[in-house]
Amino acid sequence: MPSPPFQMSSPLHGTERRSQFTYRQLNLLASYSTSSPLRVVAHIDLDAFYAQCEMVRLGVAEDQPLAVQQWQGLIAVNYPARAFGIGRHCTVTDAKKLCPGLLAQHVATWKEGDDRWAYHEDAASQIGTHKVSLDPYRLQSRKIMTLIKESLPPDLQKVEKASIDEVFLDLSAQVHSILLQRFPELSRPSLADDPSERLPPPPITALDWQADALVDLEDAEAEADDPDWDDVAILIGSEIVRDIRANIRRTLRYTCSAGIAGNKMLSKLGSGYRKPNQQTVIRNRAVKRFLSDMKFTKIRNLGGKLGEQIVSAFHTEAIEDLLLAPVEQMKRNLGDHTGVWLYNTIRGTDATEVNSRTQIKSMLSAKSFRPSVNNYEQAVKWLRIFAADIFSRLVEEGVLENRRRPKTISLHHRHDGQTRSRQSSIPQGKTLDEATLFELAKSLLSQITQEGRAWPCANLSLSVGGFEDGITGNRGIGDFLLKGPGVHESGEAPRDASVELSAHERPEKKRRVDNPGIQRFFPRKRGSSGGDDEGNIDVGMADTGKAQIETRGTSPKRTGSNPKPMTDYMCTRCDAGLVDAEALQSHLDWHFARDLQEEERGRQTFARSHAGAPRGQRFVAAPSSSRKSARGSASGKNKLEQGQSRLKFG
Ligand code: TTP
Ligand code: CA
Ligand code: CA
Repeated sequence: MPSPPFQMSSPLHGTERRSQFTYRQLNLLASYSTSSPLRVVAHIDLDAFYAQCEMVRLGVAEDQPLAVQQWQGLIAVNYPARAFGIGRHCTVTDAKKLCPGLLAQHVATWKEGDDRWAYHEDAASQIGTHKVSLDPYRLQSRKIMTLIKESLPPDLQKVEKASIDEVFLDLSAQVHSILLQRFPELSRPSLADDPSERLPPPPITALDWQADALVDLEDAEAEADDPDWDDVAILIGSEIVRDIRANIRRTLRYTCSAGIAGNKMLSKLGSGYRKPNQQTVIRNRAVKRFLSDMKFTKIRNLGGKLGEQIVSAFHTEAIEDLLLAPVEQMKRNLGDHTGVWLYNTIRGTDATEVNSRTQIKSMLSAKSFRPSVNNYEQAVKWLRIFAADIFSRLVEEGVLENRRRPKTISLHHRHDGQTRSRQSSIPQGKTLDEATLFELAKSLLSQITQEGRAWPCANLSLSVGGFEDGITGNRGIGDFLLKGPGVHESGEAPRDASVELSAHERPEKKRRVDNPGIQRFFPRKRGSSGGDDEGNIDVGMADTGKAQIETRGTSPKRTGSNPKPMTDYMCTRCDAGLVDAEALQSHLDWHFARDLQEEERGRQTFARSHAGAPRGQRFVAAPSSSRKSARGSASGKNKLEQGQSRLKFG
C-alpha cells in the first residue's frame, strides 16, 4: 500500500471553520455535473506516440534516439532524439546529421497489389508504389484505451478518446465515491439537512503530491491556506491517473504525460506542461497563476485564426494583458458568443463535458500518386488495398457482428486538376465483406472512367460513411452528398434553438447534441504536419519535404470567430482543426460536397444526372483553372472560386 496521501490534523469539533463547498456541490460530483466546483478531469497524452510504438515493437533501448519516418520526412521523434534538436520539421537527412546514431524507422506500408500492410525496408523510396498504413499505431492506441478503461471502475468511468494518442477522463464520480469512503463525515447524516450547508473542512493539513508537477500559486499565502475539498478531490484524481500511467507503463511499456484539473481545457494544457512521463496538477487555486504566465495562443482553439484575430484586436498575446479587457470589449471585437467564451476561457472556465461516445463517423483510405497512375488496372490495384484497409478497420468497428455498418461508399478521382466523385449506397441485408467493398469501388471507378478522360490520375480516395449505429442525428458525409445543395450554408454548425446553452458551452455541445456530423468543422489546434492522419490519408512528400495531400475544393465560409475545440489535426485549407484523422477525412469530404454545391449554384452546370450511375449520384468538379485563394479565410469571403480544386494539408 502506498503511504497515505494525507496528513491528518486533529478533528476540529466545535470550531467555526467550514469548507467553502456545500453538500449540494459535493453531490453534483457524482453525476459528472460540469457545474460542480469539485469536478476532476484528466487528460492523458502518450509521449512521442508513434516513436514509442516503434521502440516497443523493435525492443530498442529507452535512450536510443528514434524517429518515425514517412518517405523523407519525420512524423514522430522520441525524446532522446529531441535532445539532439531533431523535430518533426526535419528531413531524415538533416536529422541524421544532427544525430548520426538516430534510428529512423519508416512507417508500415501497403505495397501496390498486396493484400496486407508490412514494414518494408525500402519503403522510403517507394512513394510511387506504397501507401502508408497507420494500423500498427491504431492497434496500440486501442490497447492503451482498453487498459485505461480496465483500470477504472466500470460503473464510474467516463472516457473520451480525443485522438489516436490521447484521452480525457472525467474522474468526478470515482473521486466522489472515494471521498465518501475515506471521509465518512462527508455523507450527510440526514436528507432533511440543508443541501446548501457547507461541508465540514477536510481533516487534513498537508497533501502529498508525490512526483506530480504542481503548478505554483500566486503567493506563498495561498499555499499556506488549508486545503479544501477541491484540493483533496484533485489529489485523489491525481492518484488515479498515476496508477493508470503506471499500469500502461508496466503492461504495455509506454510512457505518457497527464494533466489533472477542474476541466478539459486546463487538463489538456496540463498534460503538455511537463513532458515526457510526468503529470501536472492544476489546482483551482493555481489556475490564475498558471494561465497568466501563458500566451493565450497556447490555449486550445486559440492557436489559429481566432488567435490571430484576438492578437490584432488587443495587441497582445499575453493572457495577463487580456485579463484586463472587459467582457464588453471582447463582445464588441469578437461578437457576443465568442467574446463571452474568450472572457471565460482565459479565466480557466470550461464547462464542456467529457464525451464518452467515441464513434467513428467515416473512414477513408487514399493515395496521392507521384508519379500518376496511368490506367484502370493500376488504379484497381490500389482500390484493392483501399478496400482491404477500410475493411480491416470496419471489422474493428464491429461490422461482422453488425454492430455498426456504413451506408455509403464514395470514390474520388483526380485527373488533370479535376476531381470526379461517385457515391453509392452499400447494399444492406447481408454482412458486409471486403470483396463487396472492392466490387463497389471498382464499379464507381468504372463509372468515372466511362465519363471521359481519366488518366493520368493523381489521387484516388475511397471512403465509407453514414454509419448506422442507432444514434439519431448521426449524419455522416453520405447524407451531405445525398441531400445535395442547400443543406448547410456555411462551415459553422447550425444553432439548434431548442438547446439552450451557455456561451462557452456551445462549441462542444454542438458537437454532441446539435449535429454530430458537423462537429468536425470547428477549427482546432494548429500543428499537424499532415502525415498524422489516423485514417490512412497518404501524404505525398514533395521534394521540399513538406507533406502535401492533393485533393479538391475550396473553403467553407467561416466567421473565423467561433471558439473551437482542440485538435492536432488541421485542415490547412480552411484552418479548421479536427478531433482526429477520421474527422479530418470527413471534413475533406465535406469540403468536396460543399464545393459541388457551390459549383452548382454558381454555374448551374453541375451534373446531377443519374445516367450511368444507377446506384448512386454523380458529381463532377470543374477543372482547376483558378486556384488562387484555395486556403480559407476567417472572414468567410472565400467563396468557391470556380474550378478551385486543390486542397493542401500543410
Ligand atoms: P502528438 O501527440 O502531437 O505528438 P507526439 O505524441 O509525437 O509527441 P508528444 O510527446 O509531444 O505528445 O501526436 C501523436 C502522434 O500523431 C505522433 O506520434 C505522430 C502523429 N502526428 C503526425 O503524424 N503528424 C503531426 O503533425 C502530428 C502533430 C502528429
Ligand atoms: Ca502525444
Ligand atoms: Ca496528442
